[in-house]
Amino acid sequence: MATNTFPDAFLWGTATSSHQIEGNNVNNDWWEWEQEPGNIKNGDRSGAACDGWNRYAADYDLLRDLNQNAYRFSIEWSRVEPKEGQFDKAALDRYLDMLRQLRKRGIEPFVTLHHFTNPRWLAPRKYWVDDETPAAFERYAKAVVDHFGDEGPRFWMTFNEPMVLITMGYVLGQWLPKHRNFGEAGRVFLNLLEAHRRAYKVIKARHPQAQIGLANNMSPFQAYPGLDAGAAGAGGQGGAGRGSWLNRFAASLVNGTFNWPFLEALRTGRARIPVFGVNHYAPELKGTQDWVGLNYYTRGVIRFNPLHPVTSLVPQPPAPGVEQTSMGNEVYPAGIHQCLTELWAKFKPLPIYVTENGVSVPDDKRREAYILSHLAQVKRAIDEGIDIRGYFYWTSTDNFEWSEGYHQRFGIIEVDFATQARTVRPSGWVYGEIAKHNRLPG
Ligand code: GCO
Repeated sequence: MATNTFPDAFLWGTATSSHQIEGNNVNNDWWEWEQEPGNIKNGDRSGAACDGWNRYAADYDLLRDLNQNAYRFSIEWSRVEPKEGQFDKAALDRYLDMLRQLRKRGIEPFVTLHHFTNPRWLAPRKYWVDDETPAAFERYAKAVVDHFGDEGPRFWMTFNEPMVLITMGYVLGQWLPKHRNFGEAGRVFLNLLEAHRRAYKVIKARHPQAQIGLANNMSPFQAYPGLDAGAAGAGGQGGAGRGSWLNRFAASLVNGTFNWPFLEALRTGRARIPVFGVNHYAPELKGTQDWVGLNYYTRGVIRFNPLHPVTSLVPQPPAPGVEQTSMGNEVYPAGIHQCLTELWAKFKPLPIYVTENGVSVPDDKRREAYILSHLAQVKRAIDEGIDIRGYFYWTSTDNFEWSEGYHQRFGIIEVDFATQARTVRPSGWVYGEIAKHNRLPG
């Protein structure tokens, strides 16, 4: 019988990334990019961020107060290796201390090796376009693994949202390096996969028990307008997504391009993205994933415009009357259930962790509702037999939201950036109670 209780040992956490919280990551590509006017909304810069580099222990105290038993954070490559081949022992020590401080509080660390930012010394090599970059990443991963020694985390992610990195940088050209070049996108795809494989081997060689995955962003993509308009209010962005054949074709193209290629390559060894002209068989990629990480925020409704073939593959804004977030996304809880179901169908028996799910909204009541409605869908998937072992809300403290700057507020902990004061929001206490009792209210 279905109850509100989650499986034993379910992990309740929040997720963060180095550049978004630490502050003063002066040696990475984003830092430089932020200095150029026009790249970040309102001229914001990451600056001191939430000063996570210095305040982590106090922040972990808050997470303990919220009954968290897991926490996802990333290691900043440009801190560990600020100059090519020169590793900063003090930085590595601090990351090791983060692991210790978390464990002391009964919080299981999930560590990401790469969350969007790159050391600036990779610029002359065009970052991930260069075929030498995977070897550089392997050397960095090895430095981290060696430094942590026996204290290394059990759970690792090599990359965060590799397809978002490619899309923003090389397809839409909105982030560094601001290129629109499918040939480069294809190279980056293959190099990220190769870097993943190398890091996987390095970690496993030292820690055979380690559990390694990556955080894969997914949205169900559906065709505009969709027939069952009633399901989601005005505008016809209903659930089934049975728009014109052209929109259906475009939606399936977007789905095949953005949701699956990384995960499929790690399962089958086939690295394939037809629109980038990539179809490569690398059997050594096979099996280099121990669990599946899902980042879920919203769905995407696709309306193809032959006059603007690339940009029309970007999802439509939500229809009027549909609840939307400050990021302009539709609130669509059923989508997380759909993603979990599709992931399980393809990758079972690998367990799934929801490595990110969250919302930026002006009214914290709506954050609470978002958390509850999405967790109810996660629970439904568990009840249907899907092996889901943890959920990470994005994010703990408000932080630097990339090109959106500081006005987006995702945190269950409010940050006053003038004073660095933290205040747990009511939604945070609600999430803390869920974690404490391992069950949804009601
Ligand atoms: C991403 C990242 C996070 C974001 C979060 C909110 O998805 O882009 O993993 O760094 O801050 O998703 O947009």
